[in-house]
Amino acid sequence: MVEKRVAIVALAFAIVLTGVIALTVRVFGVEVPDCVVDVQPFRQGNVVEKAPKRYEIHYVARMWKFDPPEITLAPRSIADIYLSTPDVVHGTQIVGTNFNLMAVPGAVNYARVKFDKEGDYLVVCNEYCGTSHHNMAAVIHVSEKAAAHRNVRMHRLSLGGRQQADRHDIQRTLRQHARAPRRIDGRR
Ligand SMILES: [Cu+2]
Repeated sequence: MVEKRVAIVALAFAIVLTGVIALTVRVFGVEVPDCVVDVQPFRQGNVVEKAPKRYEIHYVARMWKFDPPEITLAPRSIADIYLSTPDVVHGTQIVGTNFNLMAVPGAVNYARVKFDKEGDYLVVCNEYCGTSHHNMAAVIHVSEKAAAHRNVRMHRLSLGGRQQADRHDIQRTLRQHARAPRRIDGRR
C-alpha cells in the first residue's frame, strides 16, 4: 500500500516537473541553444536585415572585443544570432535577454533573441579569456527612431572605419617600436 502511494507521489512529481519545463519554454522562452554544424566558422561580424524586424547577426568574439561592436535594431524584432571565435573560448551574454552562449574555436553556435523593449543592451564576455577580459563588451541599441536598414548600412560604414583605425594603431605601435633604441639586454 505504501509503495503504491510512493509511486503515485513520484509520478505526480514527474508530471509537475514536466509542466515546469513546458512553462519555462512557452512563457519565458528558455531554450537549449544550437551548435550549427553545417556552417563554416566566420571571422567577420555582420548584421543582415532579412525582413522588417528580422535580423541575422554574426558575432565574432575575439581577444578582447566583439565584432560588430555596436548594432542598432528596431524594437519588437527577432534576431538570429550566430557566434564564432578565431582564438579562445569566450562567453557571450546579452544582459537582459536569454542569450548566453559559449564561443568555441572551430564551431558556430546559434540562438534566437527577441528584442521587445527599447534600450541599450550590453553584450559581455562571461568566460575569462585573458588579461583584458573585463574590457570585452559590445552594445545593441534597440530604438524605434532609427530606421533599421539605414542603421545596418551605417553600422557597416562604422565597422570599416574601426578596422582602419585598428590598422593605424598597429602602424603607430610599429613605428614607436622602430624608433625606440634597443638595449643590449633586449629590453626597451
Ligand atoms: Cu572574456
